[in-house]
Amino acid sequence: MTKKKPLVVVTRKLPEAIETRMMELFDARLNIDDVSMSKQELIDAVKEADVLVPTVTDKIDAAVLAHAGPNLRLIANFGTGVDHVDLQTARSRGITVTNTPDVLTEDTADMTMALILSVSRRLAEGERLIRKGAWDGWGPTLMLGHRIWGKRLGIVGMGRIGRALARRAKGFGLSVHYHNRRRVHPDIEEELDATYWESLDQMLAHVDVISVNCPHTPATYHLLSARRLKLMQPHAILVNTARGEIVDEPALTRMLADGEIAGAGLDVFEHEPAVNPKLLELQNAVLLPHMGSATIEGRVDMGEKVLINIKTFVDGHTPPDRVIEGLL
Ligand code: 8YV
Repeated sequence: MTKKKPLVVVTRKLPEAIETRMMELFDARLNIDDVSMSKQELIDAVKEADVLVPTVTDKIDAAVLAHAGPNLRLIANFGTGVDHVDLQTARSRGITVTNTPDVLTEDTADMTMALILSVSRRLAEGERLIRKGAWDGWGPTLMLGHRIWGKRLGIVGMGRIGRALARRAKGFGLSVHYHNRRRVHPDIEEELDATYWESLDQMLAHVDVISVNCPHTPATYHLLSARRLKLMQPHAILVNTARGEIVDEPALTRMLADGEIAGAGLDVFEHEPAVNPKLLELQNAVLLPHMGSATIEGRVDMGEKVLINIKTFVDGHTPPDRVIEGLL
């Protein structure tokens, strides 16, 4: 007798190759139209599924998990950040959670570097000028930005993405500074030429560029609070490709408008997809729709990780990317 395939509910449309494999391996319920699932639809999904494959757009909170049926044993997240999943509740209900680390590191670091350059060199403003038909020729004082070579970069969170950013930043002549819960191994510090700041406050006051690269956890919510943002120098810029919740967005917006911080490059927002309307009016903010890891290669790699995590789990083994709360 053939064993029944596990029911895997996938909440969003994934790359075709991944969906094809998902259907071959499992009893996959896909979301062909890619319309985000409502809370009720998520509740219905967890009642029935053996495995749920959510993304950052699905809030898998205690209220949703309260309806989890006895079959739901695995949440195989498509993405690295798992702040949209209530890990404690999942654990207390015996549900394993996996994610997709490593495969989006380089793409996200590229996007971070792109934002640092865009804000410093006013790329988006220049583009807007041309598109509005307002460019009437080269001028010695036109669109002057700031050189990044020789400046100081402060990385908040020296995990995989922070390190990948540090490697790039070195090539652009930035000196690398970082703050992390734990100091990284001296060999890594040496490789990256990175200076550790135990005090985030002090690092904020000493660097020219701040990049947020830590996960969003209860401990990092509004880590960059209004008080901390005020420690930044007025010529400094802030880039966030991690999670909007780590920065106090209203405070940042006010300070950008008042010239207390020179610029910001934001790929993530506190209440996605809503963006603070005041941010939209600011020339010194470069705003992107959460596309840090949005490459075709990256999405396929993420999908493959999801498949491996599910297959390993349903075969009775520990999946390679099991999320362990304390290690986030
Ligand atoms: C993903 C991300 O696109 O993986 C993450 O944590 O922030 C994004 O790059 C998204 O999470 C997919 O669910």
